[in-house]
Amino acid sequence: MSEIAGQRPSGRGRFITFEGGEGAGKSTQIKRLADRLSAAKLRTVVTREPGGSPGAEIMRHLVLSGMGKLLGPEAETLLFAAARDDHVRTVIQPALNQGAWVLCDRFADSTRAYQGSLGRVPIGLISAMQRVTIGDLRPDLTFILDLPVEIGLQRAAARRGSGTPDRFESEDLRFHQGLRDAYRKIAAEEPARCVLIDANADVDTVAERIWTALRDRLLPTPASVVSI
Ligand code: T5A
Repeated sequence: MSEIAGQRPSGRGRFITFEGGEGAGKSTQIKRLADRLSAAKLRTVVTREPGGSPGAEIMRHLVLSGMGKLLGPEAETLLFAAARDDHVRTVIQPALNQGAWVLCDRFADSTRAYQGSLGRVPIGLISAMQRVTIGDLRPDLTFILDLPVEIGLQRAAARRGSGTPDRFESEDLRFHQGLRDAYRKIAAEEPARCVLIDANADVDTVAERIWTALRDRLLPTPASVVSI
Protein backbone atom coordinates (compact mmCIF):
# COMPACT_ATOMS: atom_id res chain seq x y z
CA MET A 1 0.00 0.00 0.00
CA SER A 2 1.25 3.49 -0.82
CA GLU A 3 1.42 5.64 2.23
CA ILE A 4 3.23 8.73 3.43
CA ALA A 5 4.09 8.80 7.10
CA GLY A 6 4.05 12.07 8.98
CA GLN A 7 0.64 13.31 7.88
CA ARG A 8 -0.83 15.58 10.53
CA PRO A 9 -4.53 14.66 10.48
CA SER A 10 -5.40 16.68 13.55
CA GLY A 11 -3.12 19.63 12.74
CA ARG A 12 -3.04 22.11 9.90
CA GLY A 13 -2.84 20.52 6.47
CA ARG A 14 -0.63 21.76 3.65
CA PHE A 15 -1.42 24.62 1.33
CA ILE A 16 0.06 24.37 -2.16
CA THR A 17 -0.60 26.94 -4.86
CA PHE A 18 0.02 26.85 -8.61
CA GLU A 19 0.81 30.01 -10.53
CA GLY A 20 1.88 31.03 -14.00
CA GLY A 21 0.75 32.67 -17.21
CA GLU A 22 -2.12 31.66 -19.47
CA GLY A 23 -2.09 28.02 -20.61
CA ALA A 24 0.93 27.14 -18.46
CA GLY A 25 -0.63 23.79 -17.51
CA LYS A 26 -1.67 24.49 -13.92
CA SER A 27 -5.03 22.68 -14.02
CA THR A 28 -3.46 19.68 -15.73
CA GLN A 29 -0.70 19.44 -13.14
CA ILE A 30 -2.96 19.99 -10.15
CA LYS A 31 -5.02 17.02 -11.23
CA ARG A 32 -1.89 14.89 -11.60
CA LEU A 33 -0.62 15.88 -8.17
CA ALA A 34 -4.01 15.37 -6.52
CA ASP A 35 -4.17 11.84 -7.96
CA ARG A 36 -0.71 11.09 -6.64
CA LEU A 37 -1.41 12.47 -3.17
CA SER A 38 -4.73 10.63 -3.01
CA ALA A 39 -3.00 7.39 -3.99
CA ALA A 40 -0.67 8.06 -1.08
CA LYS A 41 -3.72 8.20 1.20
CA LEU A 42 -3.54 11.95 1.76
CA ARG A 43 -6.81 13.84 1.79
CA THR A 44 -6.66 16.47 -0.93
CA VAL A 45 -8.90 19.38 -1.78
CA VAL A 46 -8.56 20.89 -5.26
CA THR A 47 -9.78 24.42 -5.72
CA ARG A 48 -9.18 27.50 -7.83
CA GLU A 49 -9.18 31.29 -7.99
CA PRO A 50 -10.96 33.38 -8.84
CA GLY A 51 -13.74 31.14 -7.57
CA GLY A 52 -13.67 27.97 -5.51
CA SER A 53 -16.74 28.82 -3.38
CA PRO A 54 -20.29 29.71 -4.47
CA GLY A 55 -19.84 33.41 -3.65
CA ALA A 56 -16.42 33.62 -5.29
CA GLU A 57 -17.68 31.89 -8.45
CA ILE A 58 -20.09 34.80 -8.94
CA MET A 59 -17.10 37.19 -8.73
CA ARG A 60 -15.25 34.95 -11.19
CA HIS A 61 -17.98 35.45 -13.73
CA LEU A 62 -17.81 39.23 -13.25
CA VAL A 63 -14.05 39.57 -13.68
CA LEU A 64 -13.55 37.08 -16.52
CA SER A 65 -16.41 38.61 -18.51
CA GLY A 66 -14.43 41.87 -18.49
CA MET A 67 -17.01 43.71 -16.38
CA GLY A 68 -14.46 44.43 -13.67
CA LYS A 69 -12.11 46.02 -16.19
CA LEU A 70 -14.74 48.66 -16.95
CA LEU A 71 -14.65 49.74 -13.29
CA GLY A 72 -10.91 50.43 -13.36
CA PRO A 73 -7.85 48.59 -11.97
CA GLU A 74 -8.45 49.29 -8.26
CA ALA A 75 -12.10 48.22 -8.35
CA GLU A 76 -11.23 45.13 -10.38
CA THR A 77 -8.64 44.24 -7.74
CA LEU A 78 -11.32 44.64 -5.06
CA LEU A 79 -13.46 42.07 -6.87
CA PHE A 80 -10.59 39.55 -6.78
CA ALA A 81 -10.09 40.37 -3.09
CA ALA A 82 -13.79 39.87 -2.28
CA ALA A 83 -13.71 36.51 -4.05
CA ARG A 84 -10.57 35.48 -2.13
CA ASP A 85 -12.06 36.52 1.20
CA ASP A 86 -15.05 34.20 0.70
CA HIS A 87 -12.91 31.37 -0.68
CA VAL A 88 -10.41 31.46 2.21
CA ARG A 89 -13.10 31.63 4.91
CA THR A 90 -15.44 29.00 3.54
CA VAL A 91 -13.17 26.52 1.73
CA ILE A 92 -9.40 26.85 2.21
CA GLN A 93 -9.10 27.52 5.94
CA PRO A 94 -11.69 24.90 7.00
CA ALA A 95 -9.97 22.26 4.83
CA LEU A 96 -6.54 23.12 6.26
CA ASN A 97 -7.94 22.99 9.78
CA GLN A 98 -9.10 19.45 9.05
CA GLY A 99 -5.62 18.41 7.93
CA ALA A 100 -6.25 18.32 4.17
CA TRP A 101 -3.70 19.11 1.48
CA VAL A 102 -5.24 22.02 -0.39
CA LEU A 103 -4.13 22.44 -4.01
CA CYS A 104 -5.18 25.83 -5.32
CA ASP A 105 -5.07 26.96 -8.96
CA ARG A 106 -3.87 30.58 -8.51
CA PHE A 107 -3.84 32.61 -5.29
CA ALA A 108 -2.41 35.90 -4.00
CA ASP A 109 0.62 35.87 -6.35
CA SER A 110 -1.82 36.22 -9.27
CA THR A 111 -2.99 39.54 -7.81
CA ARG A 112 0.60 40.68 -7.34
CA ALA A 113 1.50 39.75 -10.93
CA TYR A 114 -1.67 40.64 -12.88
CA GLN A 115 -3.01 43.62 -10.93
CA GLY A 116 0.23 44.77 -9.27
CA SER A 117 3.01 44.44 -11.84
CA LEU A 118 0.84 44.60 -14.96
CA GLY A 119 -2.19 46.57 -13.79
CA ARG A 120 -0.09 49.14 -11.93
CA VAL A 121 -2.21 48.90 -8.79
CA PRO A 122 0.05 50.13 -5.95
CA ILE A 123 1.61 47.32 -3.93
CA GLY A 124 0.56 49.11 -0.71
CA LEU A 125 -3.08 48.78 -1.69
CA ILE A 126 -2.64 45.13 -2.65
CA SER A 127 -0.90 44.39 0.67
CA ALA A 128 -3.69 46.12 2.59
CA MET A 129 -6.33 44.03 0.83
CA GLN A 130 -4.25 40.93 1.48
CA ARG A 131 -4.16 41.63 5.22
CA VAL A 132 -7.97 41.64 5.20
CA THR A 133 -8.51 38.66 2.91
CA ILE A 134 -5.82 36.19 3.94
CA GLY A 135 -4.33 37.52 7.18
CA ASP A 136 -1.36 35.34 8.07
CA LEU A 137 -2.27 32.55 5.67
CA ARG A 138 0.62 31.79 3.30
CA PRO A 139 1.12 28.82 0.97
CA ASP A 140 3.58 26.21 2.24
CA LEU A 141 4.72 25.80 -1.34
CA THR A 142 4.04 27.62 -4.60
CA PHE A 143 4.80 26.15 -8.00
CA ILE A 144 5.33 28.80 -10.66
CA LEU A 145 4.95 27.15 -14.06
CA ASP A 146 7.23 28.94 -16.49
CA LEU A 147 7.26 28.68 -20.27
CA PRO A 148 7.59 30.95 -23.33
CA VAL A 149 4.42 33.03 -23.59
CA GLU A 150 3.76 32.05 -27.21
CA ILE A 151 3.57 28.39 -26.23
CA GLY A 152 1.23 29.06 -23.30
CA LEU A 153 -1.08 31.17 -25.46
CA GLN A 154 -1.07 28.50 -28.19
CA ARG A 155 -2.07 25.87 -25.63
CA ALA A 156 -4.84 28.12 -24.25
CA ALA A 157 -6.11 28.85 -27.78
CA ALA A 158 -6.11 25.16 -28.75
CA ARG A 159 -8.10 24.29 -25.64
CA ARG A 160 -10.55 27.15 -26.22
CA GLY A 161 -11.26 26.13 -29.82
CA SER A 162 -13.77 28.54 -31.37
CA GLY A 163 -14.64 30.11 -27.97
CA THR A 164 -13.91 33.76 -27.17
CA PRO A 165 -10.71 34.67 -25.29
CA ASP A 166 -11.45 35.88 -21.74
CA ARG A 167 -10.52 39.21 -20.13
CA PHE A 168 -6.81 38.41 -19.69
CA GLU A 169 -6.26 36.06 -22.64
CA SER A 170 -7.24 39.03 -24.83
CA GLU A 171 -4.28 41.14 -23.66
CA ASP A 172 -1.36 41.61 -26.08
CA LEU A 173 1.92 39.71 -26.20
CA ARG A 174 3.78 42.43 -24.28
CA PHE A 175 1.36 42.00 -21.36
CA HIS A 176 1.99 38.27 -21.26
CA GLN A 177 5.76 38.71 -21.46
CA GLY A 178 5.53 41.18 -18.57
CA LEU A 179 3.52 38.62 -16.67
CA ARG A 180 6.18 35.99 -17.14
CA ASP A 181 8.82 38.44 -15.88
CA ALA A 182 6.67 39.32 -12.85
CA TYR A 183 6.31 35.66 -11.89
CA ARG A 184 10.03 35.00 -12.32
CA LYS A 185 10.68 37.97 -10.02
CA ILE A 186 8.33 36.58 -7.35
CA ALA A 187 10.11 33.20 -7.57
CA ALA A 188 13.52 34.89 -7.20
CA GLU A 189 12.36 37.00 -4.24
CA GLU A 190 10.82 34.12 -2.29
CA PRO A 191 12.89 31.00 -2.90
CA ALA A 192 11.85 29.39 0.40
CA ARG A 193 8.22 29.30 -0.72
CA CYS A 194 8.38 29.29 -4.53
CA VAL A 195 9.72 26.77 -7.01
CA LEU A 196 10.05 27.82 -10.63
CA ILE A 197 9.11 24.83 -12.78
CA ASP A 198 10.18 24.59 -16.42
CA ALA A 199 6.75 23.81 -17.92
CA ASN A 200 7.93 23.65 -21.53
CA ALA A 201 7.91 19.86 -21.64
CA ASP A 202 5.40 17.03 -21.93
CA VAL A 203 2.83 16.57 -19.17
CA ASP A 204 4.60 13.56 -17.58
CA THR A 205 7.95 15.32 -17.41
CA VAL A 206 6.46 18.44 -15.81
CA ALA A 207 4.51 16.27 -13.33
CA GLU A 208 7.74 14.53 -12.31
CA ARG A 209 9.51 17.87 -11.79
CA ILE A 210 6.67 18.98 -9.53
CA TRP A 211 6.59 15.74 -7.58
CA THR A 212 10.35 15.81 -7.00
CA ALA A 213 10.20 19.39 -5.71
CA LEU A 214 7.24 18.62 -3.46
CA ARG A 215 8.99 15.57 -2.00
CA ASP A 216 12.17 17.58 -1.37
CA ARG A 217 10.31 20.49 0.25
CA LEU A 218 7.43 18.95 2.16
CA LEU A 219 8.56 15.38 2.71
CA PRO A 220 12.21 16.10 3.43
CA THR A 221 13.46 12.87 5.00
CA PRO A 222 13.60 9.71 2.87
CA ALA A 223 12.30 7.84 5.91
CA SER A 224 9.05 9.79 5.77
CA VAL A 225 8.20 8.19 2.44
CA VAL A 226 7.18 4.62 3.11
CA SER A 227 6.39 3.71 -0.48
CA ILE A 228 4.92 5.57 -3.40
N1 T5A B 1 -6.46 36.50 -12.17
C1 T5A B 1 -6.68 35.54 -11.23
C2 T5A B 1 -6.07 37.80 -11.81
O1 T5A B 1 -5.89 38.65 -12.69
N2 T5A B 1 -5.88 38.08 -10.49
C3 T5A B 1 -6.09 37.16 -9.50
O2 T5A B 1 -5.92 37.49 -8.30
C4 T5A B 1 -6.51 35.84 -9.88
C5 T5A B 1 -6.74 34.79 -8.83
C6 T5A B 1 -8.28 33.20 -14.41
C7 T5A B 1 -7.78 34.56 -14.82
O3 T5A B 1 -7.88 35.46 -13.73
C8 T5A B 1 -6.68 36.16 -13.59
C9 T5A B 1 -5.61 35.30 -14.18
C10 T5A B 1 -6.34 34.53 -15.27
O4 T5A B 1 -6.22 35.22 -16.49
P1 T5A B 1 -8.76 30.95 -15.67
O5 T5A B 1 -9.84 30.70 -16.67
O6 T5A B 1 -8.95 30.35 -14.32
O7 T5A B 1 -8.53 32.51 -15.56
O8 T5A B 1 -7.48 30.49 -16.39
P2 T5A B 1 -5.98 30.34 -15.96
O9 T5A B 1 -5.83 30.24 -14.49
O10 T5A B 1 -5.18 31.37 -16.68
O11 T5A B 1 -5.58 28.94 -16.51
P3 T5A B 1 -5.66 28.40 -17.95
O12 T5A B 1 -6.97 27.71 -18.00
O13 T5A B 1 -5.39 29.41 -19.00
O14 T5A B 1 -4.46 27.46 -18.07
P4 T5A B 1 -3.81 26.36 -17.15
O15 T5A B 1 -4.71 25.85 -16.09
O16 T5A B 1 -2.50 26.89 -16.71
O17 T5A B 1 -3.55 25.24 -18.22
P5 T5A B 1 -4.29 23.85 -18.51
O18 T5A B 1 -3.79 22.82 -17.62
O19 T5A B 1 -5.75 24.07 -18.60
O20 T5A B 1 -3.68 23.58 -19.96
C11 T5A B 1 -4.02 24.35 -21.07
C12 T5A B 1 -4.03 23.45 -22.32
O21 T5A B 1 -2.73 22.97 -22.56
C13 T5A B 1 -2.67 21.55 -22.50
C14 T5A B 1 -3.93 21.11 -21.78
O22 T5A B 1 -4.36 19.85 -22.18
C15 T5A B 1 -4.92 22.20 -22.16
O23 T5A B 1 -5.52 21.91 -23.39
N3 T5A B 1 -1.44 21.20 -21.77
C16 T5A B 1 -0.31 20.81 -22.39
N4 T5A B 1 0.00 20.62 -23.68
C17 T5A B 1 1.29 20.23 -23.95
N5 T5A B 1 2.24 19.99 -23.00
C18 T5A B 1 1.96 20.17 -21.70
N6 T5A B 1 2.89 19.96 -20.76
C19 T5A B 1 0.63 20.60 -21.34
N7 T5A B 1 0.03 20.88 -20.15
C20 T5A B 1 -1.23 21.25 -20.45
